[in-house]
Amino acid sequence: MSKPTGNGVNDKLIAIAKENNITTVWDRFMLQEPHCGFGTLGICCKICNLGPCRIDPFGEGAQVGTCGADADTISARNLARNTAGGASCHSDHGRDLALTLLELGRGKAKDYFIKDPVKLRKLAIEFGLKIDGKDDLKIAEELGERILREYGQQEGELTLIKRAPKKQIDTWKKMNVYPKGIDIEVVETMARTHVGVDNEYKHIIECAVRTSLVDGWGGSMIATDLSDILFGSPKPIRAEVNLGVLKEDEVNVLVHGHEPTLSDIIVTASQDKELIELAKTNGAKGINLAGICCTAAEILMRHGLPMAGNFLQQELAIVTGAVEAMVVDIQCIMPSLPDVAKNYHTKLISTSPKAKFKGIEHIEFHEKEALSIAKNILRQAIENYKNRSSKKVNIPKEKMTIVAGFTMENIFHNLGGTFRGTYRPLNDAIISGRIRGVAGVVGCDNPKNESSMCHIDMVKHLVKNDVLVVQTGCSAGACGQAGLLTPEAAFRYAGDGLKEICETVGIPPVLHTGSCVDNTRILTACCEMVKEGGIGNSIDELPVAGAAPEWMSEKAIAIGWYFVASGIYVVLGTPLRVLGSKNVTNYICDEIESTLGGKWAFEGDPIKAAQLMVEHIDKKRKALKLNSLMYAAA
Ligand code: NFS
Repeated sequence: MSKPTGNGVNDKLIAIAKENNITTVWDRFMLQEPHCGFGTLGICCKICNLGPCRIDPFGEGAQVGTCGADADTISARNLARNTAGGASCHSDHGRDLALTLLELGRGKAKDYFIKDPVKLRKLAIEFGLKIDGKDDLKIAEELGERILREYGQQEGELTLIKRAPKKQIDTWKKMNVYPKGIDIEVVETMARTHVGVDNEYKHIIECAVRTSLVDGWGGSMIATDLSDILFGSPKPIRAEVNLGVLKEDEVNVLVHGHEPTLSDIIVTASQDKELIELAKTNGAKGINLAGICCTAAEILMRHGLPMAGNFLQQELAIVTGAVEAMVVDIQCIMPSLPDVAKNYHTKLISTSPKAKFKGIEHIEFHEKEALSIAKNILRQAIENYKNRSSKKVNIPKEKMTIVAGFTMENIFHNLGGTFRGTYRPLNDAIISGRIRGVAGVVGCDNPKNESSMCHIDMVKHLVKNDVLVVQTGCSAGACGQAGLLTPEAAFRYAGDGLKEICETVGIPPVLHTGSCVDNTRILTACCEMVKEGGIGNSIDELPVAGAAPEWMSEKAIAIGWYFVASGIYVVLGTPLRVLGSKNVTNYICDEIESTLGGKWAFEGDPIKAAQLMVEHIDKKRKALKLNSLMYAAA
């Protein structure tokens, strides 16, 4: 039996699942408890067939594996491989978008358009292309080719990493972690962590750092910029979140996964008059398109479409009995979905050539035929509406309004007034002590925690202490469901200084900046804060901090690493699996700060974790000799 999750909507649907003998992630989680101690501590090695080996954490049994690798080597290797896994996922996502851009430029992706031509041109110039006299398509083709070359390049440097402040770049070069290309670093990390190659833990951690940099300042940053070019740069927009966005009398279609190439085209298809008519002739009032996971963030930021749920809610969405189709592509999709769906009429459709699932129908998606494939998928969903059993429908009432769509470019059009796109007002608010600092709270949700509550409690504590919060992904979804992403939330939750700023500019105290690849918007915002001046000459000097209170995926490890590598203090709700090595733990949670400027911390209590972030921000304020806070802290 699973314990209550701390989230009323989830608890109600879990109870319904139980009545129907449907197991969910919480049940499976309980069956895994207690988790393997060796795995949790990171001292189990499965890399070669001398083992699997494990180190006795109590110092009595084996202290080295069969090959002689000790706890330091084993946990560092595991961590580096996890980082490579996360970085490869994000970078592959960026690669797919570059391929879409290339196809579009070559006239082979007729259903896509350049939605932000200004950004296209800016990015092309940044990549060193000559754009004079060239039309958008030509530039798209050349930029696509140029970016793809950066994936395969064997020497040189990444283009977008040059956005980082000089001190960060100098640090990376000095530490020998400055990446040469995107793919090469992931491959090299895999090679160096093979049995008997790189065995010195600090040297292995360099691989993790370098690989994470190709994620944050490479693949993910490319994904964000190309998504803006292809699907439009977001602007602040109102939308709704939580499972209550599903509609009793419409065809509910959920897009779940990560790549906007598919979801964005489904948005277009869902507005097709013929399909809406077809929905009506099938007895529905229309087509209700909503998202799950990061794909939700993509269509929410750009179209104001609702986010039905987070990672943990994907099965529960089906348990509402009201979903005609769930369309999945890649990442964060539970293989358990078919087991849940077989109890309902919900049709599951996988679409990515890279991801198939046992028991899920596969309709492969290609850019060349994008719109017609999207329409075909929607048609199947509409035709499935008649199979919905009203007896099984349990749509929760809960839904919440949020404002999303903040980007590095537009956040401070808001803070600076419509006419001034500058970070001056933010920096001034920090200098004057109205805003204490900025925190990024991001990442997954995890049944190890009361679902979503760690995000919510942490963010409430931060805004109460005048810390402006920026969010992405499932974390933003969680706080959105709790009502923290509206301008009105400032009156309820923010400290007096932050409240004053939010009131003046009309922004929420918690800013939704997109999907997980869009964590790079936080990196570029940090660069802008440095450039604007007055609150530090490099990212590590800024009064900022980061957290992933309920992290679970390897992508979250890669994200955390690139923030740490960029000089930011990052707190995780559950530890990285390194505690079996005192040396590795000490190195990444303490010593590494003296070189990178950032470090990791692990704290399970979200309020205590938020307090650690506040203390870190205060330490940075003190070093910068900034004013004391304008209003007494809450
Ligand atoms: Ni990111 Fe985690 Fe997944 Fe998105 Fe959600 S679980 S690391 S927030 S959907 S990637």
